[in-house]
Order: sequence, then C-alpha cells, then structure tokens
Amino acid sequence: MKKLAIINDLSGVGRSSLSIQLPVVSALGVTACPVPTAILSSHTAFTEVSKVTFSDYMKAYFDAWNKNSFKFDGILIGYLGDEKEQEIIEQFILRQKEINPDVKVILDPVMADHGKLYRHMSDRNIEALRSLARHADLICPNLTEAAFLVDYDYDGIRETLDSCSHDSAKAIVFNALLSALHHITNGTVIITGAEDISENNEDCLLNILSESDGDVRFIRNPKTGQNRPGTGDLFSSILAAEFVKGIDTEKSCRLASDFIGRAIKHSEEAQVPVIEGVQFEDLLNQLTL
Ligand code: PXL
Repeated sequence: MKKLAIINDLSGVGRSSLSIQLPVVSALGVTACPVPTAILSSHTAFTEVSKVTFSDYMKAYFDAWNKNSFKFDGILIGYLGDEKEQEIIEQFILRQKEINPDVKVILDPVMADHGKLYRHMSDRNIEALRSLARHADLICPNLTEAAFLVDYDYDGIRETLDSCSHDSAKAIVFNALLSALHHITNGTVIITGAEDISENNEDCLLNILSESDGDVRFIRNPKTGQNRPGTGDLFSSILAAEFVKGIDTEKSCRLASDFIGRAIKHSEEAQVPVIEGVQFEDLLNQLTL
C-alpha cells in the first residue's frame, strides 16, 4: 500500500485539514501518516480560536522518522503553524528524495481565500510557501493563493475575469498567472475552485489544470451551494492520494471536484452551518465507487 505523509494542522472543530484528510486518504486506500503543524481548537474562521504551533517539535519528529528510515511515496503539505516550519519541511523533503527519488510532493499553499489572508497569516508565511513550491510536483492554490504566491493583484484578476464572457478571453488572463506560477515551481499547477459563469450562463466552479509542459485544461463543475471551509483540504488530499497511486491528474481532479460538489449539496440538504464545513463522512464510500 502507498504511504503519504500529511503535514497539516489538527483543528478540533469545523472539518478542516487533518481531520478531513486522514479519513479521505484512508478511504482511497493509501496509508496516511500525519505530521501536525499546529493544534487549534477549530479552524480560524470561528470567533474564538486557541492555537499552539508544533514548530519546536517538528525537527525531532522528522529526525525520528529519518532514523527509522521511514519511506514515503508522497508528501502532502497544507497549513503551516508558522514560517519556521518551512526549512524543517524542506530538510525532510530532501532526505525523503534521497531515500526515494520518486517521492511525490504536493503543496496546497493554505493561506487565504476570497481575496484575503486567513487570520495568523503574514507575508512571511507567503514567502515560506513560495519557497516550498520549488520542491513540489503539484501545487493546488485557490485563486487568491495563486495571486498572493506571485504577488499579483487579486481584485484586478477577479475583475478582469468577471468581464470575460468567453473561455478564450479567460484563458489569456489565466495564462499570465500560470506563467508566473510556473516560475516558482517546476510542477503541475491546479488553480482550484474559481467562481465562474459558464458560456451557458450557469454558476460554476472552475479548476484550471496546467501541466509543466504547457498544456492547460479547464475543468468545470456546476456550483451546488455556498462555498464552505475545508473544500481545499478535501481537494488536495484526493489529488495527493490518487497521485501517489499513479492516477492521471485530470482524472483525479474530476473525482475531487465531483465529490466536493456532492458534499456541498449534501451539506445544504442536511442544513449544516457553512462554518462547520462539508458533511463528507456519510459520503466517503462514494469516493471509491
Ligand atoms: O481549510 C483551510 C484551513 C486549514 N487550517 C486552518 C484554517 C483553514 C481555513 O480557514 O483556519 C487552521
């Protein structure tokens, strides 16, 4: 069975990060090995949050893993507890590349959404994630994170996209952004969950998949409900699990976005408050159908 190290925070309430990624990766038949970056009482959209970072312990954690010669097929990186963790994670990646030159590194540069940085995030976090992107085989920022990574003006991109009614015009906007992103990573780039209106005038979520060979594809799904926290974590964990299994990235992108669409619809039907994320638990078996 393939083995995936998942470097992300443990948040007690709100269905985000490790709480959602461990069951999803297990359901996809990949062994999930967590590395907590921080422990939070809940994700940071709640009003009261208590947070402790794991950066002081992370080096010893990886040292013990390395001394045991633990070998991973993939490393999925999400929310960093603080920017000090970047260098420790980079050392771990380099060591794993010595043990297994084929190890796949997947980075979800968790820091922002809807044009704004999350609470506790600063320019130093952006720089840390930019640096980690250099080691990645695949990065999956949302549109806001993509803009922050390459220092583009999110509002400007959003406005230009909103004024484009045809895919050919949107492709020109995305190509500029993607070309900047390909300067900070050699890997595949997927810009995830961008709000979009299709040429048939339907509300959609758009993923833009850009391979390092220059091939760009638009993958659209109808919008099934309001945006919810944790959908990026769902997306990256499905992509990472399928990536280490050797599944084609476009196929896993479709699996992830279809599943998220269903989970959002299901959460609305079950009247789950938006802040509590997506009710994915009773849909997990559908991931492998
Ligand atoms: O789902 C992204 C995420 C991960 N981890 C923490 C968060 C968020 C988004 O708000 O707060 C702690």
